[in-house]
Amino acid sequence: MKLAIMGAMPEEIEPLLEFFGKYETVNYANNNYYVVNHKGNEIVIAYSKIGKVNSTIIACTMIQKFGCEKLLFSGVAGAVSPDLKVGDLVVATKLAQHDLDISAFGHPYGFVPEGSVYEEADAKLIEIAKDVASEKNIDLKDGIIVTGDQFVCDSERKNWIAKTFDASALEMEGASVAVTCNALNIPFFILRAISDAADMDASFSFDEFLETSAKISADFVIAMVEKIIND
Ligand code: 4EH
Repeated sequence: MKLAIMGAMPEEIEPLLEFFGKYETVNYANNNYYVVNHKGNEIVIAYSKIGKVNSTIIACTMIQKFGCEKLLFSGVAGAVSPDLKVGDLVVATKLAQHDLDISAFGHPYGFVPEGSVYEEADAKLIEIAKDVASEKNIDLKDGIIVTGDQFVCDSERKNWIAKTFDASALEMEGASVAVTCNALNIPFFILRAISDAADMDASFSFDEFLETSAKISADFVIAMVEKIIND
């Protein structure tokens, strides 16, 4: 089995590289890919750099060049739902692009012709995550995660996103990875640990909790790997 695990920022994959220990570095298309052999399985780990375009390139490369058959994303997110606190884990049931807007032509936000507002994540991988959570007694939330090319640090924008997309959390890469994987028929899973509340304090909260929240997410993905490769 060939498995892709990606993040957007170095901090989001560092705990993974530390856990797997030994890897080969491959540079391709202006990005590093860290290839691990884990019990006869190949795991390709990379951070994409921030945003929808970068994350699309890396997801696509992991699938098309490296031959990855499943893709997991691990990282941090801003909370939209008031039920989510810093450090909480949320898995995406489906994802949308909150900054995709051709509403001038009567289309819903997040929609373009021949696309759909929401991209569904793989049900089997979500089920595996729920099994891991219950075995380890971890409170794993699920919900809609939305993506846009902006760091949201404004309650008004956050509230608009909440009501327009019924979102639980927001970030800058998940939906583009989702579009890529669904187009290529690759099961994917997007996990995020909350780093901030996407409000006026977001940048401070983000700086303070990036590392700890990124590790919470990465540790959970590591716990999922055994179950996925034995599946
Ligand atoms: O990859 C980007 C990072 C912020 S930008 C998206 N990630 C973190 C998730 C995220 C997020 N996205 C949008 C966490 N909180 C978010 C929020 N809005 N409020 C960044 C941060 N630090 C340095 C450089 N870029």
